[in-house]
Amino acid sequence: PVAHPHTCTVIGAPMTYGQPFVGTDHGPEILRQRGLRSMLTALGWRVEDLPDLDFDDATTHKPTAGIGNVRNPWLVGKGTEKLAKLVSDTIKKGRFPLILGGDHSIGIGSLAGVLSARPHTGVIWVDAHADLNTPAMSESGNMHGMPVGLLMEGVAPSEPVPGFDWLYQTFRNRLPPDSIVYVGLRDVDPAERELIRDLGISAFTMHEIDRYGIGNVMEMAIGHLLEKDPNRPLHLSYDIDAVDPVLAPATGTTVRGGLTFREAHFVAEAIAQTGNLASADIVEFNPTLTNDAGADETAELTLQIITSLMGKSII
Ligand code: HAR
Ligand code: MN
Ligand code: MN
Ligand code: MN
Repeated sequence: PVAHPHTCTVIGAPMTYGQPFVGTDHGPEILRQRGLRSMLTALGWRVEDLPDLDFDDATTHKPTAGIGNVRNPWLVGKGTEKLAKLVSDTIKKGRFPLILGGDHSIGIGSLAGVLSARPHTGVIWVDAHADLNTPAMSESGNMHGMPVGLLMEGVAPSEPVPGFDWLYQTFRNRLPPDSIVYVGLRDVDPAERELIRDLGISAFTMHEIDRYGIGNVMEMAIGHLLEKDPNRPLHLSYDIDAVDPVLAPATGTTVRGGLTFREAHFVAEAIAQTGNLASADIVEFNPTLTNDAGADETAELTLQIITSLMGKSII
């Protein structure tokens, strides 16, 4: 296993510009209010809690409108550049970055930062969606559907999207297609499906979870990433919309037929047990898209999933 850090740096990434709704910017503050810090401390972590990243300053000096088929590329670009630098610096200091979204476009910054500090990282993408679009492929233009596409070797555009020069200068490492596994997919665009097939990307959709059970799926998923190097660091990107919307209604793009309560936790527990988890983001919680009870329930579930992935075991 990776020499595991004892300090966790909590990075609030209150991004909204990767999708059409306000509200995802409340994620970090709500998780902190609900006791994230003391839950991490109780698990034995030293916690460094940084102020949330400021994603709004870019609005003053850059064009904010869509460019071509992409919505808010400058805002997402400048914001994720900040995140990439912070994630990379945090890892180089020997700390575990725990990144709280925010919409999933922050994955562009997390992945870029992780790959810069540790190019050989394996990635587990827990999501209803593949987030494998590029601007040329995307039907919506929303950048929360593009983090994997913009960082994957052989998929990423050869020219920078406006606002993303940094991704072609200091943060040029890309993720090989065999270095990611998907868990929980159930809403994949036709062009994404084609790429997953053509590149042979490892994908455990809800169908495989039904067929093999979550225990076998996680064994296969982790086995795929660690087969050549059991000491390889892992990054987890957990989109809360992977969980069934009955349990996690407070998110922007719900899809029926998701992970059950125990499956949602088992995924996090299984990854924690490898001892290789070195960084994580948890994204797409949006308390404004449902009633108070639904927002409370989703916040609590998100917090519990974080404690599972940060090492809480049942006994
Ligand atoms: N594939 C669709 C698109 O690119 C939907 C993207 C999804 N929403 C998310 N990301 N929450 O996981 O627009
Ligand atoms: Mn230790
Ligand atoms: Mn996502
Ligand atoms: Mn999703």
